[in-house]
Amino acid sequence: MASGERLVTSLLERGVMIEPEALAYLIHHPDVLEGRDLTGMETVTIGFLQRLTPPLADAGIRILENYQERFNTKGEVADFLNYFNSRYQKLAALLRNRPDMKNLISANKIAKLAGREEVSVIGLIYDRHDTPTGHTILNVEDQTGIVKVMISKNSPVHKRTAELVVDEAIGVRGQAGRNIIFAEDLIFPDVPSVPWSQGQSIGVFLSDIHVGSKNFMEEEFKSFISWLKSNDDIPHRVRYVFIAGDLVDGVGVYKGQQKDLEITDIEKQYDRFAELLAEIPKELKIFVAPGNHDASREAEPQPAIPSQFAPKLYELKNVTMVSSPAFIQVEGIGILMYHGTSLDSVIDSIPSLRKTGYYNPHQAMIQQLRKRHLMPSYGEKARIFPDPEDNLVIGRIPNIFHSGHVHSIGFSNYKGIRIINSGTFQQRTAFQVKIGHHPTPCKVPYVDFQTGDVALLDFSKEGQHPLEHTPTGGAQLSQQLAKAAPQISIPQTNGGTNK
Ligand code: D5M
Ligand code: FE
Ligand code: ZN
Repeated sequence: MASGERLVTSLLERGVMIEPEALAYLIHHPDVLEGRDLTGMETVTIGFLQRLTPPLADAGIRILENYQERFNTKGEVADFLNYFNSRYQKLAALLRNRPDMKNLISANKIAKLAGREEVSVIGLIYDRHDTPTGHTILNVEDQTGIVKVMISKNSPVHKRTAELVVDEAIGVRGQAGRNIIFAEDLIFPDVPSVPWSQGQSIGVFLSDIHVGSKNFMEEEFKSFISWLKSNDDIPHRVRYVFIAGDLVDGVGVYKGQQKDLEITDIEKQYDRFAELLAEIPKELKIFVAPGNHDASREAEPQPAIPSQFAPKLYELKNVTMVSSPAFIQVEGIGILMYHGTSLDSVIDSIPSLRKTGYYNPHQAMIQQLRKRHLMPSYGEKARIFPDPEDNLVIGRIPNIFHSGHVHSIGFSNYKGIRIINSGTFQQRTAFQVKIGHHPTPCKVPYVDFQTGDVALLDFSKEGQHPLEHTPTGGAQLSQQLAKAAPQISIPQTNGGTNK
């Protein structure tokens, strides 16, 4: 085609090469390069051209779930009853249709049964304990009452009791005795297998930037932004940046924080953060959710950071402020983004996670998917806002589940869902020294939406990027990271909600 030849000639005259795919693309989109300054560019790649074509990206972006503060509940007992009722109803609806739930009945009917009958119940775990002989007893509550469930230590399902936590919804199938069920099966709501939904671009995942902290690694963060701007294939294909909270260090988040702050005014912290984001090419869409250090409500779900604290952030046209959790869809790929404040309590409440859970945050995230809930137990470490609807239930199934908070990267591929914990850009803090935690700062995961591959970049001074590339969607990467993680047990802190 003559116009193609003309394009190539004009590019070559400017000393720029062009990939064959890029040429084919240019023939169909002849306007993309109009008025573009190609100074310093060696080769025009297909990724570069795709990023310059905004309609593709815009058409594919949907914010499917974005929590807003609607109810002004006072946190009275009745509010929590309503909240847990909603949790029960949402999760019971998922469990009810499962083929394993034979002869489903309500808790108050168990006592009336004549003999040994096979039944199923669905309920929230009210409490649990182990008998001196090693059996496990649960009290499971539905809307009609509480039923005792006994899981014999000799039962093949007994090993599943290691995953059980208070307040979560489960299905139980077994033999009914008098007001007790001898469990033969324990059923988690769980997620179905999810096929990868093919997109075109690359998404980059960040969290826990902690701007304003003396420990914020600004130089390394800037080197990440330079990479985004560089003329390489991978950064050219990046069109989305997801940031899952703890954007700034905040003010008054924990006792004695003042001495750890470089910037002591929260608005100035957000100004600085906005200045850094303004450096990211405008063609990229950036999604920003709050974390427990941000100027959003502490109780979860957290609404988006209000504009009065971060006016400069709201001025950036390519930034979308969302809640935590939020569900975003780009190019047909569903992303569940949640800061991860509850990971402390998930790790604390499951014995197998207690020791090394902070270095394997993806394992705690798998538990959230199995329980279909972002904060299965209501505890002291994090708080739930008692809305009439439980918005922490994982209703919609994502392709990517993204969290942060623990400051350690972690990856997994659970039933096709890419699990990503994106680490931090904050150097180890005095608090983390005290609890023996070694963060993994400056490592940035990305997902190739075309293939579903997860890869990791390293922007630490000693690091090189790209660090690893795993076609397995993260599983292999996790194993390598688990091996590299320092095997240190973390003493449990029990004080307060944060530090
Ligand atoms: O969380 C930074 C790190 O500190 C992260 O690894 C979690 C850990 N952390 C924070 N709060 C607690 C509590 N209450 N118990 C145990 N570990 C905790 P950040 O949210 O950035 O302060
Ligand atoms: Fe953090
Ligand atoms: Zn956090």
